[in-house]
Amino acid sequence: MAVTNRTVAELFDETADLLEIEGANPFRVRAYRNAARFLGDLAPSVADMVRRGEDLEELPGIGRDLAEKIQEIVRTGTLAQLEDIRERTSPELRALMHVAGLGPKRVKTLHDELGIRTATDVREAAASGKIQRLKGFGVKLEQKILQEIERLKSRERRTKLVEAQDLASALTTRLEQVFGVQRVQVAGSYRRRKETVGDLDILVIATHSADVMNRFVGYEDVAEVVSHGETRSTVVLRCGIQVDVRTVPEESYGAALHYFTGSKAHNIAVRKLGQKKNLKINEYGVFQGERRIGGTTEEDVYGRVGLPFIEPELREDTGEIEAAQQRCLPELIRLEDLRGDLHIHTRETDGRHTLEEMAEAAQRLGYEYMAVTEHSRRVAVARGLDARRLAAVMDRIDRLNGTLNGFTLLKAVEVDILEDGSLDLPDDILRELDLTVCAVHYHFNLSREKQTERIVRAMDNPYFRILAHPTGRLINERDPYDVDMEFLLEAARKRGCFMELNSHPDRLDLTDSHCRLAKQMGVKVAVSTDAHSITDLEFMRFGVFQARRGWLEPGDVINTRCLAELKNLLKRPR
Ligand code: DGT
Ligand code: CA
Ligand code: CA
Repeated sequence: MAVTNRTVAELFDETADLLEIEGANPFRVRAYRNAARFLGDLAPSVADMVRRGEDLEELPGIGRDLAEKIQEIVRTGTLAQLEDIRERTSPELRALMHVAGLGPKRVKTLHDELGIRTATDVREAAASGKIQRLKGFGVKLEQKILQEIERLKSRERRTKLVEAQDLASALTTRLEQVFGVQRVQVAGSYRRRKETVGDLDILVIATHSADVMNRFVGYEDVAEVVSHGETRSTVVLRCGIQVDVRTVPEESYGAALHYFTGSKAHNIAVRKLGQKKNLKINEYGVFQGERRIGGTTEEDVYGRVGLPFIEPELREDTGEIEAAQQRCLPELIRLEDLRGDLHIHTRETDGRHTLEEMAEAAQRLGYEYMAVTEHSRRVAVARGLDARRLAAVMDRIDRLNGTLNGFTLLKAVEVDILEDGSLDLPDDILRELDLTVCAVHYHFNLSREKQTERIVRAMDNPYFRILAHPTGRLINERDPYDVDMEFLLEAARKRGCFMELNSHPDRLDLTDSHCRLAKQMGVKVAVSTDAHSITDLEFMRFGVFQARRGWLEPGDVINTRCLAELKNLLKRPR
């Protein structure tokens, strides 16, 4: 891969910055900076010049030392000296350098005068007015630095999978239209279906790589082109997410897909297995010595190290390699396995559609059943039901069921768990229902002990069936309440209760590791959508992704059962 002038310039710039932070000789710093500026504007490619054996010292501002550095970058893609300085300086300081208004000189001052190393240090120092008093700073600059740090922080935020999916599919469609493109695949944490993704990693097989890159960096949603190369480019989209696109040769596709799907820990584990067989595995293929012996497909990569294919959702190096070696990988649940939804709302409380509309939509999805779970009275903002209104809803369900064929609405409620652990509706109405989903909506701030006790007490109610959104978290918005999940799972197991995996993409509550823990502890899970509209019913796929990441199989999930079996499960053991 040819090194561009821009790459050389960037490496020189970074070297200059880091040297400056270290307080190196200013002439040396300036030499790198000038060379970077000059190379950034230079039309002929220095890589070509090196290849043709031309004398780089002829270029203005390039002496013997810098000429050798350029040759090194062209040969190796990097600079050993820079790698050394990178190791010496803290990555936090480097990041600070890129905060608008800072730069190496000021970062050095902050570090030398106030001992600042991180963005948090900056925020604290600014809050106590220490920064404005430094020479060369002032009140205005302090304000600006603070704002910039907040802005960068919000950009650091990971993007919810549902949002990433919209962005990825728009981009994928765009790239697929480029002439010569055979395949576009999103890899990375996105393909592993993590609940949030840091950035998007897209692989493309194409005959005309440069065209793919041009189309990509020219995409209308691009806010900033971070790098633009022949086979690899990076941009930041307007919404703040970064996207990497790489073109890969067809024969390397499996190896590249495997590498860029990750996780990094999984890759390292697979590579180690390769080393034991004297194989080198990287993003270009599987190699024996210098000879490529495989890597066209992922199956091939795994096969070379004696493993069966491992589903992307499992690739976290949390036991999947060992399970694959022992041929006991889970048969992960699929969307088609689900026979119904056990948590939905209608217009009776805070849903958008009527009972009839929701029932029709559920049938269109091919479901056998759906539990109607309106809010209870305590949740007044959602016009929660009291016993009388709930009874009326139950009558309507009975009547509607009378007209339906091969589909059954289950009579249920989303009953609030009150602060003392009692349920928000009297037992004599709960008794009439097919099931209850029980949830905490208020008093998130109880101590861990109290919160856990509250929920366990609720489970003591004989009509408690499913704990809905068990931690209450909203991704990127609200932390989970503090609760001892292991204790809750044990309590649920003893009482024959179930845990919900709420599929709403803002919730995904249980988490993947909670799902796995539930399975290990013998607690079955209900994968439900909490739909407030017809389209929300399709959130089920996000729940399935999360369930798969939690190693769940169809047998671990109660709503994969047919209606009769489900009803049996819902009967609480006395
Ligand atoms: P993210 O973006 O933070 O949600 O997580 P990923 O997993 O998408 O990570 P990312 O985008 O940094 O890199 C994509 C994949 O590339 C990652 O899953 C594995 C692979 N990868 C990245 N860096 C390394 C590395 O240093 N070694 C190995 N073996 N693989 C790496
Ligand atoms: Ca990524
Ligand atoms: Ca990436």
